[in-house]
Amino acid sequence: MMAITTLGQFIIEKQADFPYAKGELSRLLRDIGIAAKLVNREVNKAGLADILGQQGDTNIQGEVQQKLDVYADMQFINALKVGGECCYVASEEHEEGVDLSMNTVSEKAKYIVCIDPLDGSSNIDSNVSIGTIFSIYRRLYTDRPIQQEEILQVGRKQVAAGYIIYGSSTMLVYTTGCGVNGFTLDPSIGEFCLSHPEMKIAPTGSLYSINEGNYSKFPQAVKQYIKYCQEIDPATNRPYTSRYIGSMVADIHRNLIKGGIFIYPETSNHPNGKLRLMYECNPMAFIVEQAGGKASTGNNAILDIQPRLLHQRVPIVIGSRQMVEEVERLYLNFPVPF
Ligand code: P6P
Repeated sequence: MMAITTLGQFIIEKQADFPYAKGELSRLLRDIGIAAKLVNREVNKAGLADILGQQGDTNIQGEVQQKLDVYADMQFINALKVGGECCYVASEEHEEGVDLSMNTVSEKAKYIVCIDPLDGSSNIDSNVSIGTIFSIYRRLYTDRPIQQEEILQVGRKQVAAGYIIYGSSTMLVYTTGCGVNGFTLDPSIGEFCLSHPEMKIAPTGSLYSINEGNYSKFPQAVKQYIKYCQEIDPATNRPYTSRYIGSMVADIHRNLIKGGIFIYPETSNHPNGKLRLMYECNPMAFIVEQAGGKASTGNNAILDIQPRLLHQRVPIVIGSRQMVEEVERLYLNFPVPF
């Protein structure tokens, strides 16, 4: 009988990896885990309660907010506020960030959290897996109010990142820069239990995830790569299999488990792509790189991009290292995208 390691036990055990840690990051990760359990409870009964259907409001993306979006946002922000380790939250659901610095218990909350509380929410009504994505930075100053440069830090400065996938089971996957570990929620005890220790993504795979409906608007390099995926070549296990869920967390989680590549590129009508740098691409890039994979715009590493705007969009090519490098070679060969 394998011993159960809960998320809380694991965080405390791993805290020993950080000799100067005083437990603040550990408490912050636990706060996120608590909110995830509350959101999971509502996601699992979305079809039952009157929680389905559109709140009617629209968020900064101009997307109609589903009630679950609003609920998830409230739960994570409240957990971070009560937990007292976070001084500022940048959320997909808020045009401006949420400054918690006046509300925190510890007078100097050291961390900043960027979060997509419920990614893929357009899939809620069709019962497709959705997720939460979070990214954690340390403050640069403690002697002044939060500064813009502390919020818009480059992805390599993340101290932790993770996601929760509300799927056939609910999992929390995170990294603090010492590898990637996955925890599955055991509803019978209400605990996230270590189920996927030291996750690694295969160096190559045979799954490619992209919305081919946008084919006509893709850059030449991406069109060439799709053709490459569909060529017959048993030696390289082609043609690959196309798998696209339309929920970033679900598509990338599957590729993390099975090997593969997810691409949301720039298009002729959306030159920066669709996905957000601060709370979608940076955290997923940190996780996938820590698992041995790669994350790029096709030309540059996601984690090296200097953010300019809170809700900035970037193109993303992420997954098995060799597959991402194949796409990067094509971007070099076809430098003029359209
Ligand atoms: P499209 C969901 O709305 C989302 O933000 C991501 O989770 C997902 O990868 C992407 O958009 C899907 O976009 O244009 O293919 O529907």
